[in-house]
Amino acid sequence: MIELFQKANLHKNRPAIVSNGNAYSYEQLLDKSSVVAANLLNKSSDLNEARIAFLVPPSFEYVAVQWGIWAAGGIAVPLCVQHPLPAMEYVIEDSGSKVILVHQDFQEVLQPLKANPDLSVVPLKEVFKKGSSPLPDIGLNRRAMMLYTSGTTNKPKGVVTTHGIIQSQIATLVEAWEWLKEDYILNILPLHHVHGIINVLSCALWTGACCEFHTKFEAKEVWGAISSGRLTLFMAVPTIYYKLITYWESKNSKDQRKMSEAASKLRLMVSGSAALPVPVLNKWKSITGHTLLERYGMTEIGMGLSNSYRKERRPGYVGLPLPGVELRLADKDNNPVDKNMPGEIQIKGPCVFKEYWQKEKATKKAFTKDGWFRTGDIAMLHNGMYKILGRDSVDIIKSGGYKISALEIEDVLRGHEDIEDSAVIGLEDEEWGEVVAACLVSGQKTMDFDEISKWLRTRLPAYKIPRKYILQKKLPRNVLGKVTKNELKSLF
Ligand code: MCA
Ligand code: AMP
Repeated sequence: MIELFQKANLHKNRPAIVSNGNAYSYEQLLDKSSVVAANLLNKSSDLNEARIAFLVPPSFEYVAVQWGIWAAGGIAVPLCVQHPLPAMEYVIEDSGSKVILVHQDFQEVLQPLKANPDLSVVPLKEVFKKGSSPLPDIGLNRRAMMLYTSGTTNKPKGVVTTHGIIQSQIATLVEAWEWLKEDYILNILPLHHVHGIINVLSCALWTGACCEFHTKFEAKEVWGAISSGRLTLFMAVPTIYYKLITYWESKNSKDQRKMSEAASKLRLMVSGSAALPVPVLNKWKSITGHTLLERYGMTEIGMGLSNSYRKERRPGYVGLPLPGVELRLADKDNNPVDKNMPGEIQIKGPCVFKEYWQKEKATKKAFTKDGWFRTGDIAMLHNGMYKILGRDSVDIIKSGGYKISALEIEDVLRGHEDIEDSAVIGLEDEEWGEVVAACLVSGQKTMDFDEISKWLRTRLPAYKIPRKYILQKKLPRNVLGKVTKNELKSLF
């Protein structure tokens, strides 16, 4: 049996999930996921790694579906509830998912897919119908999940992890951050990325703790949960801490005191997915007394580095490799750099993903000849701790904790009838880390940028829409014809 389920069996009567105001025990979760598995199996003995896509907001139902797919031997492919249809179609097609489980609130979005005879779009109520079935034995090497992440190629790639990899990603965090069954965590993160799925949800369920879902981040609701005293842990991206600070600042001093006192009682608050600006760390400390624990991760590796739970948390640094993670800094030729010199973070260990789905070449390119995964992030070891210095590609943007490929947006922009060429960059921003900005080349003398954004919104999720535009006669290029993106930044 999958170890996560074995562990859940030890906590049957404890609350596992709180969603939509209801609490669900581990027993209810195990029962519901067995029902989902039986309905998916539909009398067969094993899904044999069939990809099952699902469009379900963060909730008890989401977890029952994810566990049901795993129990039946399928690969879970979570779709992003904020994506417009073309972005979801890409994931469905690329992953080769033939079955898409859909929550009732999203049935309309997927309506056009029903015309496709190769796909079956199944409402959740169909897989929640009574049913039971013997379940297959699932080995650690079986593929379990596929998460889509952007890279230096224009289209997102499916990052495949096995049950063994997922277990190791969870176990290292449970150990490092000392998760307990008495813990209670709030999840306000999207559930198509590692941060929400592994660090928050799966770590909680591995230990018998409770995970409460809010379907969407709202600063007021998060402060409400913190103020209730029921949380012991909180994890978020830097943008969320920025927004929580802004909300706290909008309150009167009496309310601020109460909020601060409640927040100081949590046992741990973690930040990650993007660089935590030191001013945000300092402000959060002055409000709550917490030095945020900053860690570093990536969809392909889970978490790699972390500041210490018990010892030093150094502002502006990401700490040391987590248990089981092997890390080195390497130069462009993949040779380890000299002590205290900057280099690319390269990782080995049981937490590293298996492959990019059906992209053998890209998978091969992502590893060195001797098996190190190349993250593309540049860091240095300074006074015994790692500090992230940046990335080796200007084509990757991090905004609100989301990784965004500039090339993907450029590609979509070029599909607009009035746009001849485009270059997309990330501009530094206090709140979002970076904001997406686009330089357009057009035969038109002027352009309605709001109109362009509206057009893009039918093709890309909100976080990939440029917030700043400029119109140019041509793009700045070097002698080789490559767009000089650093020069472009100065034009904004
Ligand atoms: C939304 N808006 C933005 C952006 N996103 N503006 C600029 N830049 C952005 N990136 C605008 C919207 O268009 C809208 O404006 C307004 O902000 C509110 O939009 P909404 O969607 O409601 O935003 P939000 O809910 O406030 O979103 C902020 C957020 C979200 C909660 C920080 O971005 C988020 O959930 N980020 C977390 C992503 C994550 O989990 N990443 C982990 C992947 P208007 O109304 O004018 O249109 S990385 C990972 O997993 C690795 C392994 C790791 O290390 O963790
Ligand atoms: P993703 O591919 O969405 O999983 O994003 C992973 C990327 O987020 C990493 O390659 C880093 O560039 C960035 N990242 C994650 N955590 C941190 C951090 N603490 N500081 C700086 N960058 C981070």
